[in-house]
Amino acid sequence: MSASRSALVLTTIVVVAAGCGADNDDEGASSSGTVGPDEPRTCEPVNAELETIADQTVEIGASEFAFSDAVYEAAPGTITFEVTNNGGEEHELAFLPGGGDVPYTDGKPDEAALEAAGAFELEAFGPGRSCNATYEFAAGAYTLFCIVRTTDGENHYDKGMRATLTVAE
Ligand SMILES: [Cu+2]
Repeated sequence: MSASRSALVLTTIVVVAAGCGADNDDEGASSSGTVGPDEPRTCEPVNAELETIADQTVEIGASEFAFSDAVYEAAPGTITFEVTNNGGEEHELAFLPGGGDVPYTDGKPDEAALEAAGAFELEAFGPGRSCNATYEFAAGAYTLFCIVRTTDGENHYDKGMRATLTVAE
């Protein structure tokens, strides 16, 4: 399936001074004190049909603003990630093949560049929930990250929510 996706991923890092105004929240913050989305999202498992053939399981905890480990290791193959949200906010688990920094443009994660780099994700889900995502992994480095946005205009990755996954024989 996931054949040899090019190991050569060029990450372009555009550093833009993010103003303190936090006016880059295009969601139009509503009235006083309402934080975050209407209600926490539930789990949307990814590739549940692949779980039965997964040969490895990696447990990951997510909280503000870090994953439970800085480095995860696995062997190439089908891997199920069992992600538990131990925090008080929604978190996601996104993967950037090739590793390195999440590409930014104009101070925000560059979704087009992420897509071009082959990034994929287990969508954000709410506190106290667990969710599984299964993928086939080729050998290589992957950056794990969460770019759920906070009300201050930053996102969880900005606050340090990243880790490394090393897939090697
Ligand atoms: Cu997060």
